[in-house]
Amino acid sequence: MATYWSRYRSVPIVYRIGVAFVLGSLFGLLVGEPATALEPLGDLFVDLLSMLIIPIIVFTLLMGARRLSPSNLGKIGGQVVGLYAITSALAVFIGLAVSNLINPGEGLEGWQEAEANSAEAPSVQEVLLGIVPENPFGAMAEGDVLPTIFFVIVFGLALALVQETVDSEDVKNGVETIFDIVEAGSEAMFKVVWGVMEYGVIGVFALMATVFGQAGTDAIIPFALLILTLLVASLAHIALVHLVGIVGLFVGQSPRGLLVGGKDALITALSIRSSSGTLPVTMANADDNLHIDESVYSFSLPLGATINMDGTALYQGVVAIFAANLVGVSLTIGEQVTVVAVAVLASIGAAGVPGTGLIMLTLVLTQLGLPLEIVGFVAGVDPILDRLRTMTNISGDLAVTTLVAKWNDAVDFDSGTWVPSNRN
Ligand code: DAS
Repeated sequence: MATYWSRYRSVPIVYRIGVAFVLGSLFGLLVGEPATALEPLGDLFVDLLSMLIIPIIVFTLLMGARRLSPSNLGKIGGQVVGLYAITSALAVFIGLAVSNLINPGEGLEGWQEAEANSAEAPSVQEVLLGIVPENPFGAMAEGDVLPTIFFVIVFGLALALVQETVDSEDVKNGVETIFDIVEAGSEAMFKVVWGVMEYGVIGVFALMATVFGQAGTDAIIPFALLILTLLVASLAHIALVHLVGIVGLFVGQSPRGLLVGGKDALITALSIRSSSGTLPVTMANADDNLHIDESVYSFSLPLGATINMDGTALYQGVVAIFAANLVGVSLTIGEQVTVVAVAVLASIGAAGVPGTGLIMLTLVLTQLGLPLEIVGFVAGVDPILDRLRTMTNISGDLAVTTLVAKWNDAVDFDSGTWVPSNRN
């Protein structure tokens, strides 16, 4: 028995969830309506995910804010972070636009009611004003995601600033202690996350059995469309923003130079689904192929691996529309701006590891009052979706790094894959 259990645990959790997704779907198709008896097991998974939302925001974003502290950043840092935020926001818009065109999730309307967060959808002005909490602890207690994210980032930056500007050693040590506690808390929270994902094998099986038990084969197309939408949106973002926009227009070089120069990193990202894990390859490509100076990439790429997630941000836009279609509502402009704000701000705290986008999705869906069951649904195809997200994340890191390097005369365009003869 112990060997079976150890063999079971040796399979990465996301593959086990993928198998549960398929088996749960088949079970629902075979058994039909009676399969919905498993729904409470799926609801438990959703409740466990909900439990994580505020603690994940507090712990990961405080650490993320520390990395963004003004003195850490400097001139190059300011350029890098500014471009990272712009490209991530553009990514969400592209995700929303492509998703509004393809409309994944249509055909499954009405299987779930939206737990409306507010009597009616907020306007753009209400969303932007709503980012600032009247009572930050009340926002946390209410599970109000966007105001909580805003306060935690501001507080994290303030802590970093205090540590850098006050003379008192006690205060400096006090801030260090807070960050140490937060770092330990962040590690502990991710232990809880993966514990919840262990249960997710049962939860996703139950969720898929329920939706296919209710909807039958009608549920197949919406999921296929979801994968197609993310693929189209990711490739559109890489082509339009990273290659044509940044490298072609602003850097003034052939986009092919970046694609060939960064191909090892892009392929690695597709394979291991981790920006942090790909980082050594990304840095090697920046140095050996793109001939970018270490003074730039040694700062921009590690920072990009954690806070710059164009693919992850784009994914939030795609799934937000998918989720809205599943519950038969359409997102107002104000709600779509909410998706942009949550996705860009939350990516500051997101770690470049497999499944980050899935965890961030709980923040976006909660803020929009859309059912968290969607997380269980997309978890089953996450091994595919995460690869596309991570490749797009890495592509964005390299494109922005190239532009910042150009601005600071820290790249040699007369060598490496920028020269046609060197592009194999
Ligand atoms: N796998 C994450 C990364 O490493 C991306 C994601 O999950 O969205 O960038």
